[in-house]
Amino acid sequence: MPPTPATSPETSAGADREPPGQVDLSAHRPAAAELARAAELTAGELLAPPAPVRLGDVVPAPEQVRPDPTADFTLPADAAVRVGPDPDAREVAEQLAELLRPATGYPLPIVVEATTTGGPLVLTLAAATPPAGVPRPRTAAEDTAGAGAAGAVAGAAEPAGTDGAASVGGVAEPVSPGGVDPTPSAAGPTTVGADELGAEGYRLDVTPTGVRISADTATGLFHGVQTLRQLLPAAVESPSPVAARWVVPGGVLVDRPRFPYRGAMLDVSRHFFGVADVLRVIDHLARYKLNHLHLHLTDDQGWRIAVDSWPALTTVGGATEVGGGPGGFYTGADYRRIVRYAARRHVTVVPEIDLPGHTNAALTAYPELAPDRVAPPPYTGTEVGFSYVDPASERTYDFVADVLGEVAALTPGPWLHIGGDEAFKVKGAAYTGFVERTQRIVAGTGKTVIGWHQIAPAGHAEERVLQWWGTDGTDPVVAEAVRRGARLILSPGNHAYLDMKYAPDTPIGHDWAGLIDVRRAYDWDPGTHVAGVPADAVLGVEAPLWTESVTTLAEIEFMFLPRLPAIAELGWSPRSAHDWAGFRERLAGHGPRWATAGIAFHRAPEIPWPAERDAADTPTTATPTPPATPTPTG
Ligand code: TNX
Repeated sequence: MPPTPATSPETSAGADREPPGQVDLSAHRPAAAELARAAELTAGELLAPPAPVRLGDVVPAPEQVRPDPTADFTLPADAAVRVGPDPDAREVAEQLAELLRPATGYPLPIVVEATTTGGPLVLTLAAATPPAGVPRPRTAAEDTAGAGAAGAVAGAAEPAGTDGAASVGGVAEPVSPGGVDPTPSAAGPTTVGADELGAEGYRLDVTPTGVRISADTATGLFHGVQTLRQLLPAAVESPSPVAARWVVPGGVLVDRPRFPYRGAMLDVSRHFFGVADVLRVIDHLARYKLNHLHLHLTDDQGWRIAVDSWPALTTVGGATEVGGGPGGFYTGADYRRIVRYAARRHVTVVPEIDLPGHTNAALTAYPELAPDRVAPPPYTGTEVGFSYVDPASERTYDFVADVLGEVAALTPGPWLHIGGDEAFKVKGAAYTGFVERTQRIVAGTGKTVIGWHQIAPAGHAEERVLQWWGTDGTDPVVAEAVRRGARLILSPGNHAYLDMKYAPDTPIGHDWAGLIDVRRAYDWDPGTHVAGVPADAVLGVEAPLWTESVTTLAEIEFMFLPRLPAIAELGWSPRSAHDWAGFRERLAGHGPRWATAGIAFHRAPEIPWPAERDAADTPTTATPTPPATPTPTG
């Protein structure tokens, strides 16, 4: 985003006071000292223009921001990344260097020190002395109470100099809760101590001599690195060296998430996407501090994960997709590669095996699972709800146990998603009985079960999680399941379904849940969205991308961006930071970043993207063409 030119309030106020035709020049004649001072300021600005990004320009909005315009930092060519000996922290240091090397062309060696001191780039685990009198961390429920709750965090105003932040550059400027108002008069001082950053929080200090990221965990450091990336000029996204001043805006930022689960889903069944595409999607998640990738691995149109004990699932069931393309599947090694790549980016993979419906591909491979024991033809259309594995057959439960056992063994994360949606032909007790037995099988693998919210009527299983995809925010059966102990992931179809079109003329996508422009993706509150579900039962948010009409990586990106950052902000930022006007301004600055990185996105008209000239010298983004006619066949 271009810097706003500085204007002098005195000058404009003075001009306003002059009656037309009666200008008294003597009143405006500046003293020699003033002239000298102005010249000095101008020269200073020429030498060191302000940082092009402001400290509060981060998506998702950080919890607390205290800008210090006198403390901007410029990365020198001989900078090293300093880090302590913890291997996970060293990994994050290496990732920071990997992020910065292509565009800067700087060598950025990693220096491992027993105790990190100072320097241009420092990552510290379990840092800084905890300040006295810090308040307890805010809960999601308090967040939902709105700005008042944030006020409780930021409002324990201590005199400048008593908290950790006050040491930065000796400047004692207030903090802006939610990071949406970086003006230095918004609120009290930083009050989250380094000992309260939790599993994912971090603190970022920018002074004229360097940037320090502190956290309790490597995950926190990693999130801090993503923030630092956004604070550098957009050119940092360039894959090749760019001559630029690598300025970071000065100040302090303290940040941690509102909800622990923040994710996106990619449907790799309706259209198959290879490993490289999935890895790139993981990169997009990591940028916005999303920490879960849900892979919808099986559906009517294709089975995408190899299961050794049932090999035809992929050799037969993986060979189709919507529209009749060749499909494909992940070998165990492919899947492990995805999981490893995600783990390095602090993203947990959530595998979904959709049961008992959405199973046509499995039935083509193993007709013994079908209620009539007859193999159906492969399915390449886009209807739902017609297929199911036989809930009355013991062979079905052998299959479920084998598949879930193998997938669990390949998956380091704690979750197994069993689908459960749209099994229209398995009703009542047959359905709940199937789900309950499957929940027990999942428990036997040591994982925690997630299912679409249709599994609500089944009996409770310890820790179970329902994924809400409704469109009206009301479902007494879900509310009752929550009372029995279920937690909820929020994916409301009319806000978070990224396969919905932005506008009537969006070339791909659905509209059954309505059109979802960026504002609609942004303007809802996961903490209060479903009637009868309190904020503390909400595990987090997820943005699903179903791919009936999505066929390429560019199309995935086009549907994700710019809506994915909106969902990410709902999952990460305190409710008090929720502000559409501020969000669209902050988001606008990401257009040039995506363009520079060669990432496709939708130039949504509601976002004030910088003028084309600001994005000059960057690759143009791909706009998807309409998909290769997926023919709904019924
Ligand atoms: C509903 S939402 C589905 C999917 C479709 C999607 C299309 C849910 C759990 N099931 O099978 O792909 O709509 O928007």
